[in-house]
Amino acid sequence: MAGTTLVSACSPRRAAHPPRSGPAPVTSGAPATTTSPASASAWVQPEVLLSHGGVLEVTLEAAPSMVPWRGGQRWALTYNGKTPGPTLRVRPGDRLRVTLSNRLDSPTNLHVHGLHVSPNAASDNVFVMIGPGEEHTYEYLIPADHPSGTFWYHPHHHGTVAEQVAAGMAGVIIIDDELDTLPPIANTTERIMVLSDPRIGTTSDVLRWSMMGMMQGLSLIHI
Ligand SMILES: [Cu+2]
Repeated sequence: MAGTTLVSACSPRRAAHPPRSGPAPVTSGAPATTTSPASASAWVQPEVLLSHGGVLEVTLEAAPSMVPWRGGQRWALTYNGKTPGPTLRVRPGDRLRVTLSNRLDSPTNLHVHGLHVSPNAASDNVFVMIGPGEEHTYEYLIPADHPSGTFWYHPHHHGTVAEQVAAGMAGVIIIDDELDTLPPIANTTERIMVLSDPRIGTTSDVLRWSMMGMMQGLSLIHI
């Protein structure tokens, strides 16, 4: 997609799941960590939410918000007031339940990009439409043989996808597996990078794209 690209890279200590036989994480659906920035001005990690006991339940509120931008702020469309939204960290066999609350003035929905889950009913059904002021609960059953990896979530309502994703609505999904609990990997620090190219401004005017802008790729088609 234009506008946002996801990259996940490893380096020391990560907010990942412990070995299946190890101690349970202390949080469930709550921030596991908000990693300190590498430097005060340069690097802030998205909030990480870990599954616990095979379940991760989260609420995502889609809403406009002012977000940090250099020394000031810029206008964005956000999940829980931030862009990117929280990182959702689950394991094969887990149940991921996401209640999406729409505080935008346009319809939205949610797509879990790359996950091998059902596209039907309350799962990854991109035909669901959540109107302004409405909410919907998705439930994704992660198959027990799901490959580990880095995936992402974003809106997928036809007609509003482009502006919502470009304005900031995206977040990372990580599926851990037993490989992630091996010491050489578990003892590394992980950095999650969400690269995006938003228009910068202090009002929703950033969504007003000119015909020339659209010709230059500001209208997203392939998500
Ligand atoms: Cu996608």
